[in-house]
Amino acid sequence: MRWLRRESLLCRLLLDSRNFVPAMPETPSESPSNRSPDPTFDRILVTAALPYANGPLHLGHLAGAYLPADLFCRYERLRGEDVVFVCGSDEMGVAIMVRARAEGISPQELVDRIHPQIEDAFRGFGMSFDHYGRTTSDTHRETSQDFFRTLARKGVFTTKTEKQLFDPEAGIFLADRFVVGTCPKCGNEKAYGDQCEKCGTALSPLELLDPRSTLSDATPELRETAHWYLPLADFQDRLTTWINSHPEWKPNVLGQIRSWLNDGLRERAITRDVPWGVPVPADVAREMGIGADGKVIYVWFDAPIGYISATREWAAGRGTPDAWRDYWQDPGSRLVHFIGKDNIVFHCLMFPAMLMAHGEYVLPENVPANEFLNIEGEKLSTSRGWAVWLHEYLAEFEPDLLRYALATTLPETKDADFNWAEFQTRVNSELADVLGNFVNRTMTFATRYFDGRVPPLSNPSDTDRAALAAIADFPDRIGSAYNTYKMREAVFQTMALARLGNKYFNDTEPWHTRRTNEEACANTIHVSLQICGALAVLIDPVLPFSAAKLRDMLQLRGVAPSAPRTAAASTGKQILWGDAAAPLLKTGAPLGTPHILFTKIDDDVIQTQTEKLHQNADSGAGTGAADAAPASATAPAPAPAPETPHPPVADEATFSDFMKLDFRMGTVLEAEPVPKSKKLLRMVIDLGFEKRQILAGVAGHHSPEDMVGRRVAVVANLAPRQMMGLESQGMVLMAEDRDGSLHPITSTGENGAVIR
Ligand code: B3M
Ligand code: ZN
Repeated sequence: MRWLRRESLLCRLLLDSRNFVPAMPETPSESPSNRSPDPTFDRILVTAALPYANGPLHLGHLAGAYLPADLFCRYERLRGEDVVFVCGSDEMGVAIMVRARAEGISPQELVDRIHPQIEDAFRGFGMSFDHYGRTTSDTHRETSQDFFRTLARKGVFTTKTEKQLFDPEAGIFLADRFVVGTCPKCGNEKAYGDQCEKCGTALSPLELLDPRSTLSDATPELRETAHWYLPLADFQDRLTTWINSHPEWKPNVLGQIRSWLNDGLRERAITRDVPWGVPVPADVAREMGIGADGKVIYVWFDAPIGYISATREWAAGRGTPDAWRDYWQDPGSRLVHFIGKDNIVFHCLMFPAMLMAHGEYVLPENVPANEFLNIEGEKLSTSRGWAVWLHEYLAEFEPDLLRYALATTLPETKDADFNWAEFQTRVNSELADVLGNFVNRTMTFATRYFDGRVPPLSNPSDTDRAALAAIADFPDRIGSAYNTYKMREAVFQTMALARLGNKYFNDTEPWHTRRTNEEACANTIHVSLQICGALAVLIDPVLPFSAAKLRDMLQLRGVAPSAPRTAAASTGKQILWGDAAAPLLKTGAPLGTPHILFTKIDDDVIQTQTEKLHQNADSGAGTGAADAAPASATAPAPAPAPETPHPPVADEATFSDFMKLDFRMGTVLEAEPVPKSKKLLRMVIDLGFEKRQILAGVAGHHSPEDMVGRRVAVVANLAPRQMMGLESQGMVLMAEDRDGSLHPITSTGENGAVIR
């Protein structure tokens, strides 16, 4: 933590001290409960990039900024930190105008339709924003105009009149995406007025060769117009010093920034002649002798200010209108921007330059930008329809499943790939088989054999003690990964605790000790429940919905909420993240009803999703190869074989799947028909350590006399089942021919011998 303190001091020195609120005195505050657990900062302000309200959200959005931001916020809140998490819809700018024109509606109509859809998808995935705003709000107009005004009056901007491209048919200046032409660098004929997407070069409309209006296809004319510019070169030295003070930032972020800095920063126009955006304040325009008519603030100037507007709206909403200042203007605030890599330059250079120029704001402590997420090995493309839409996902699956699958695959250091088959594996082999299974077997045992209460821990074995001791490391291990923005590592460590639980359960074999050593069995269930209790806190950032269900099952009350609550929070002592290091459940405490936490996903469900992805994709250029794959995958099966085929081999089982089953040798002591059943025989089988009553559907193949005395293989840990009013305590294994005849599987091993 030491570097954090150094960093924040450096940031403070870099800011204009005359305009700065003095640092908080370092004496303890009067109310210890108000103090942040992190001594370096008093509070945390988290922002996630404002999505353009020009279309629905997809998986790439979630993986780039929102999921990591939410994991971080939920963790920090559980830790007891004072966190404010803001976001909102980016509703200004040419991207919105282009979409609205394509639909033949006004920009306002478009954003009014899209904003609630985006908000719904975020809510569905449990994004724990304290406030989700929109940049068409009055607060945002005032906040961004004030900011613009302050910088203008401080003499930060330059203005100049230049010739720019004008569409004579549409009657509009052609900024950004309103103009396409040939890239002077790479010859791409579809380069935009602000960037060539093929070679990545940042362009201005005048640099394009053969420019054309995307509105009317007209060849633009040159017309004079005046604009405001932010001379980023003036900030080059201060930005360089500041960036150099953050060697701990992610290498992918630092690499991009350094390359911009090496190229030398240039001025950027921060106003536009378009009819949609935050108007340039008229008073400022008058003062500078420029007509403000029809001029709006460039979207990349106003959008980051949207974070400030959202924080103001949050503060006003809770009746403390000035509270936003603590998060933006007090040096004890830790500001973190979560974004995708395409927004790095704006968050690490342009917005910090604006904040420095203003003088009253903190600078970001980190900008943990993610790389891109590909889908099934191909670049995500909304125009091609190669995307998984969040609202479509939510219509079919639980949010936690995707939160988990994505969190394990986040593009933290390089581009990553999402594919449905891996999603299925994550859900089935990790959530269901490891976490869900551990919770389920623990809860089932506790309910069935310990009266639905936490059994006592008495004379614990070394294994019991070791398991309890191991829990203690996890809060720190997982937490320090979250705190340093290593979300994948944090989630991996979280699942490691569930794996530990499963292994402990297997090693202590409560299904045996239940009959042989009741105290040992109680200890296993006690310790396993304590692991479940720790999990009920520690899985919360990544699996908030499942964590709530698990806490219900365990009747674990008082865990600090990881998301903002509208109702007044409870005043009692709360269970915080670090408390998960020690046992959370009391001996004798009643438990709730066990429920399955995660249901496995079948192959056909996954196949449907893969097919849908391919169907959604355009049949246009370049997609032929991709579309061919599912077509061949669904080709008709070859003609049936002349004789009855062997049944297909079942789905692959992992070694741990196999190890879950306990096969034993036994001897049939008794066998008799089950009344009213044609198929069943009731047998008593000697397993060496105990005798079992097992019902088997072999009556049509073997007489009772035929079975008595036979050596048979038995599944010994199958949950007991009721059949024809009798309990069957296991299963006798038989080899089944294709004609249906059954043959016992036998061996010379002793009764109770383990088969593996
Ligand atoms: N709306 C661009 C984007 O969605 C932009 C982000 C603004 S963050 C202040 O990629
Ligand atoms: Zn190019």
